[in-house]
Amino acid sequence: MNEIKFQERIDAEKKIEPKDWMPDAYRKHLIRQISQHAHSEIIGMQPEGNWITRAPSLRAKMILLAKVQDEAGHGLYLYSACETLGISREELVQQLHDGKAKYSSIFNYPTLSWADMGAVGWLVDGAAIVNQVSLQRTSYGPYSRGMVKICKEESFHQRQGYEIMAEMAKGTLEQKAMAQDALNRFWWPSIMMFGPQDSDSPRTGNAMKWKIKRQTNDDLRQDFINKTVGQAELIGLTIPDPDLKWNAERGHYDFGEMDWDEFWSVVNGNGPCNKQRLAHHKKAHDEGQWVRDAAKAYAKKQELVAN
Ligand code: BYC
Repeated sequence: MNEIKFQERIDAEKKIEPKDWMPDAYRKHLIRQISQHAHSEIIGMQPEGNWITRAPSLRAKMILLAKVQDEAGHGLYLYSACETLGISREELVQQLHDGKAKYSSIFNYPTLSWADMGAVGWLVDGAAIVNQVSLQRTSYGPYSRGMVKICKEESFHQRQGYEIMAEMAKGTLEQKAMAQDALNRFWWPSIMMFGPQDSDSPRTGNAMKWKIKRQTNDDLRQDFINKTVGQAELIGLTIPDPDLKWNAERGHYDFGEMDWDEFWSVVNGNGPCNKQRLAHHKKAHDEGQWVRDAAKAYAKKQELVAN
């Protein structure tokens, strides 16, 4: 009975809130997805943090610093949204460290040049926006509201990246080559961010039924490609896909086959930077233990004073 009423609420486009009854499988699905999303924001600070000390101007440094701080904020909103489902922050971080919780495959690729800051902002944040605009209408209230705020900031991030690419593309021949090289390396990993093809995506069925996802992986990927091709053309860069072609009949761009072996290898922990990213997170977490201890001791002291 509960299950029927729950599905009726979802079908009527009503949000599910933390204290509402929900099937255990819905709760678990959300914990998995929201925590993966939160971990992505936090681990995603690493490839960009790599360039803060080497930004080419004070302006570029300030903007990158602000962007990386935003990602930390996004992680915190998402951990909070996830905690409303009855799991603690400590457990979530432990699952990440034990390899039980994933984070986006894209952050396991290295950022080798300043142009990569452009590619990450333009393509990675661009892909994230397409996904997250859709998630603004997700059925779980705290996740949906978190997405609204996050999307506003992601739009600024996408423009920050596109500006870097546009500037480099109209710079010297070497600068344009750096921008093209960054696009070559980040294009395929960026479109892999949307996950496996629908036919290979075990989670999509429930996610669509419960309106956690509002569009499938393939639909979102296609939207992103349609939006991005013109942006590349405008700044004179070439998307590294010989099969990319406008299909007037479908009203979409056709595109080439992704390397799914590479995708699963990265998802399963064997990408170029998986070990490095996790080791860095563990080290920073351990080094921050005294801050968490001090905050807890202070809260306890305040409680004693209040009583
Ligand atoms: N990477 O059945 P599927 C950002 C896993 S960060 C890793 O399609 P689902 C930013 C998937 O988890 C924004 N794993 O699953 C930050 C599942 O494994 P489990 C990141 C992936 O959940 C800093 C299995 O493959 N955005 O913006 O229906 C700087 C089967 O997949 C990936 C989000 O996290 C992947 N790419 O769909 C710059 C969005 N793809 O869990 C920018 C929120 C699939 O069963 N997440 N897997 O063991 C989602 O929308 C969905 O979870 C996904 C996957 C589309 C990612």
